[in-house]
Amino acid sequence: MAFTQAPLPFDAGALEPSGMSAKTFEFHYGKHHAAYINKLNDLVAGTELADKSLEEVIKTSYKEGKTAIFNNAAQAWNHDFFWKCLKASGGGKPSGDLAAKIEKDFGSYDKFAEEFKNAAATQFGSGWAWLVSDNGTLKVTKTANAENPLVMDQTPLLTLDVWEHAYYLDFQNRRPDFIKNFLENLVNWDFVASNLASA
Ligand code: MN3
Repeated sequence: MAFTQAPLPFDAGALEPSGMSAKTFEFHYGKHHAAYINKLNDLVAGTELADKSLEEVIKTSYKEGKTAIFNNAAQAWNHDFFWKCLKASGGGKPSGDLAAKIEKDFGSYDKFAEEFKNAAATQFGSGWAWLVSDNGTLKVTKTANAENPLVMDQTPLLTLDVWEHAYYLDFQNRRPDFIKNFLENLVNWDFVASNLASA
C-alpha cells in the first residue's frame, strides 16, 4: 500500500492573515511535501518496508542506515506533523495543563519561547526546531535536515520547519521574523496539548 499525502487541516489561504501565504502552501505542501511522499513510494516499492507504517519505516531505515528512505520518510512525517502545528490566529501563550508543564520545565513561557527561538534561529542550514517530551520532561531541540525526535525516543509535541523553502516566499531571508510570527500568530496549542496528553 502506497503512502499518501493527507489533506491540509485548513484551506491553503486560511493562514494568510496570520502570516503564512497560500503561495507558500502551493509550493511547500503542493510541491515539496508531495515530492517526499512520491520519492518514498518509489524507494520502498517492492521492499518489505512498503507495508509498514510510516513511523516504522522511519525507525527501521534510520537504524539500518538507509539514508534516502529515511530522509524521505521522515520529511513526509515531519511535514504532516508541522501542518497540524499550525492554525489561523493561533500562537500566543498556551493555557491549562500545557501552560503549567511549560512553566514547570522551563521556568516560564518566556523562557521556553526564548529557547525555541534560539534553537530555530541557530539551526545552521536546513532542519527543524522541536518541543519534545523526553522521558516526561519538556525540552527544546533542533535537528538537521530530515532528522526527528522519533529516532531519539522522544515524543514530538511541536515543530517548526526552518528549511529555507518554509519561509522564503513570505519572509525572504528573515528567518527570525518567520520564527517570531510562528510563535505569535500560528501555533496550534490545542494540538500540542493533545500530544502532551498522549505522551
Ligand atoms: Mn519543509
